[in-house]
Amino acid sequence: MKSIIKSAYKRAEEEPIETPDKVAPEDSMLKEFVEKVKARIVIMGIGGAGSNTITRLNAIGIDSVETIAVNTDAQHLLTTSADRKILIGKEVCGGNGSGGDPRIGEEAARESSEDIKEILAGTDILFLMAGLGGGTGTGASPVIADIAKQLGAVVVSIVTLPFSAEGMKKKEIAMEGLARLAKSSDTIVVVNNDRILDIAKELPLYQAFFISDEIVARAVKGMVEIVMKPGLINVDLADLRNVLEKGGPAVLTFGESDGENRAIEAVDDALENPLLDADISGGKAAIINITSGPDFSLNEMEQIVETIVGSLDPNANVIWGARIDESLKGSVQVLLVVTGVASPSVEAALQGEFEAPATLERTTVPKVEVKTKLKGKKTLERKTVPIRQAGKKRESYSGDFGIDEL
Ligand SMILES: Nc1nc2c(ncn2[C@@H]2O[C@H](COP(=O)(O)OP(=O)(O)OP(=O)(O)O)[C@@H](O)[C@H]2O)c(=O)[nH]1
Ligand SMILES: [Mg+2]
Repeated sequence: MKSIIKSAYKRAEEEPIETPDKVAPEDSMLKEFVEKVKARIVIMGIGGAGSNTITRLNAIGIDSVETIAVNTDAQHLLTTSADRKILIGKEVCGGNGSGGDPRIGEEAARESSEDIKEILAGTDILFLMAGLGGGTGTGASPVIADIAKQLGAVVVSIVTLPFSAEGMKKKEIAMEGLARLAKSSDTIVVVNNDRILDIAKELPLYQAFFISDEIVARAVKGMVEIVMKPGLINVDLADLRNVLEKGGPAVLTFGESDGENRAIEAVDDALENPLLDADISGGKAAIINITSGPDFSLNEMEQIVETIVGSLDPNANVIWGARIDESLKGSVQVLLVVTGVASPSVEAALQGEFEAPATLERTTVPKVEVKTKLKGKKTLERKTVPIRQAGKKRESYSGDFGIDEL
């Protein structure tokens, strides 16, 4: 037995994993069938922020999904990089935006509902992205979410709340929009932009928006790729649908480490991330996406999953995927999305309390005692969150600006 394992191990190391080039007569029929039953995952960005995140997503690169930008602003749509584009509300906005009024954004989406229906037909999962606080993203998103749900799609909304520096008016608009969108979405992930400033203080606003785009783009990519890209562990679409259907309020976080105890440290880093503004101990389901260098072991991956599972509801439905990225030598990155949490932002929005708590007691993030191989080593050196060089200069939106480069 040992020799079989040994020789398999050796072959895995020596030989490139290539399947023999054989074509069975059934292959063309199978191909057709696969095409027919293939999941349709759509990522849609609505309004200026949503469209910018779509552009960012396409700059990072994303396969096997369609990206669609939706806006009332024709000029902005023209500069957006997307597979498809819809200019909504041609009558009501004349291609000039909504003027910051969510009622106009809503009307624009209603005016263009046939175009939206047409483009979304046959969608299994819709990821909807917007920056709340303006007119188009805030007003049109709930209408689009409703249309997608009527068409049978699972709707996952990932939205940002404005920076406090943008003023109270925007916050109010955003919170009203959030309440509406939360009701129309299966899962709603809220990224509170102020949290970004917790990570990267002194950041000029325009740069903070880039980071906000990056976070949302990376999160969506991470969730989608868990099913669309072959990895070490395969998750199928039905699993992802299960987690996201009626997932309710959700939070997302990232962690990474290249330290000695990188698996545990990466989880620790994710749980310490200021983006995580809810208690995940009651989390009903989670998606974990692990990306690591080729030297990462299965044991370490299990450590990550076990540690996260240990910090959620004992009956939580957890799906996880792992992929090797040759460029990540010696390090590991973890993306975690937890659904069914008590999100303070969503709760505040639903209760009509528009002054969402700016800070949440960080003690609500559960500390997990790690048993595997780390007994007696509970005090690990903490790494700072992945966003570091806050002052890095950037002139235009479209350049490369990844979290991993920061
Ligand atoms: N992530 C990100 N957020 C942005 C960006 N620009 C603005 N925001 C945020 O998104 C909110 C809404 O702004 P926009 O997306 O420009 O507004 P809109 O939906 O296009 O609405 P109108 O322009 O008023 O029709 C703002 O209050 C900001 O918090 C951006 O480039 N990236
Ligand atoms: Mg706009």
